Amino acid sequence: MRKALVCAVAVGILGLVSRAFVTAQVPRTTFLADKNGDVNVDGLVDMSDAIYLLQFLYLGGPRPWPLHCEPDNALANGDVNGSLDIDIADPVYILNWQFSGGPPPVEACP
Ligand SMILES: [Ca+2]
Ligand SMILES: [Ca+2]
Repeated sequence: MRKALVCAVAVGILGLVSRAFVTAQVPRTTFLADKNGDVNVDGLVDMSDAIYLLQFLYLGGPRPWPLHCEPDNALANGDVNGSLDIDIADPVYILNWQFSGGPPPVEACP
């Protein structure tokens, strides 16, 4: 009897926790990037953004988060070389900027 009561309480707590987790998830459109290339919206443009772009391009990862000025600007977040497309050249561009003194990401928001 006592084990059944403990199990019922545990199941109830798990149900409440999982329901709270589901309702606490923020809609994807909530986050906007301030800088072109900050595709994971952590406030920095770094190697993690290059990896994020590679996952997006080749492993079915999520799309880059939009810039705060999208869709009014011509460049999408992640198009760091300003080619009007996101491709392998963009994560390479970020890595070149971070580690080899290449040019910084093109400013996308006026
Ligand atoms: Ca970032
Ligand atoms: Ca590009």
